[in-house]
Amino acid sequence: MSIFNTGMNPFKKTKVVPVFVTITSDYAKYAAAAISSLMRHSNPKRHYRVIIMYDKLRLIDRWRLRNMVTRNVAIEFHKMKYNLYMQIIVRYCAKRTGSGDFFSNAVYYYRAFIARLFPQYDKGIYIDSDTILTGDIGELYDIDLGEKVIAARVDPKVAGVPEFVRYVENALGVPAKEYVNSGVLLMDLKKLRKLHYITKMTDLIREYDADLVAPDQDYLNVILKGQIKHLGREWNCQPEGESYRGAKLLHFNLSKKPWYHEDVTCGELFWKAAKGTGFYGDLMREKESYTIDEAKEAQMKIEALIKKADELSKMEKPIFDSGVSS
Ligand SMILES: [Mn+2]
Repeated sequence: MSIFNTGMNPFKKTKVVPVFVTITSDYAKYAAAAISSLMRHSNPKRHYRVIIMYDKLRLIDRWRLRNMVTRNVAIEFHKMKYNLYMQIIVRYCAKRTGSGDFFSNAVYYYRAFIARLFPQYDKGIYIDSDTILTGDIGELYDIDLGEKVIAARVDPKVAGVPEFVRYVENALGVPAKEYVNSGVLLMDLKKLRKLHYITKMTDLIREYDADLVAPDQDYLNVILKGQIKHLGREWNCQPEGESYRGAKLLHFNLSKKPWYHEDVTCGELFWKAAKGTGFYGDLMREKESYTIDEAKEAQMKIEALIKKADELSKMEKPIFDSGVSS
């Protein structure tokens, strides 16, 4: 029996909306809240498929995520294989363990594989696990990409930090007003396949072995420079520091996480979404056991990241030669 037990073939009426999430067991509980909020705000007339790309995910977590399935939102799993691309990424990540390295985990790069691993889709969405839907993600899917390869929002965290602005312009050669956040992506998967995106990214990693501030995101901006459509604030609204009126997707990016802190803007929406999942108790316990030292460490990581951006921004020409963008 189909999980789409609606008495008709849903695929005949509308296209399924594929939404990709990339996790390890550490992120399963946050992703569950994101998925639950997606379900709550889905259009009952449409069908969605959440595809969870993972490497290490405990059986119990897979089971709990799988049980979230609803009439119009399917859940699917894809285990990442250690192919050549992954080996390059894992090796690269293993070297980046210094302070200020948020991105030393291969899981951040899984989104770069979507086009290659899922040839059955021509268009798809990627969302970070630290997001919450407050609108129908199907509306994001419907946005016309025109000639562009992906759509993403210009990173609001960059504009406010002069070190970040100088870093993206000097070290990456990307204008700050064009530099996007990679936490929410609408992708033309056909075009990404044509560009051989994953090959391009791993070629850059191999050739330069560059120490960057936000690796997967920096590579995305460098490779797709000039080919990105800019989404409005509503599709990647970062409520700490900007208005969340009319927002359809909230992103707790580089800010206090609602699963650690009490006073987080829109944090109650995260908890509301978490309540409907099998992870609520785990999340509550995590919040209760979060220590002042851990909070200090998180703050120091952000400061180290800014310091690193400042150092890298002093270089005379961009890290990657011109001609990388396709
Ligand atoms: Mn994020």
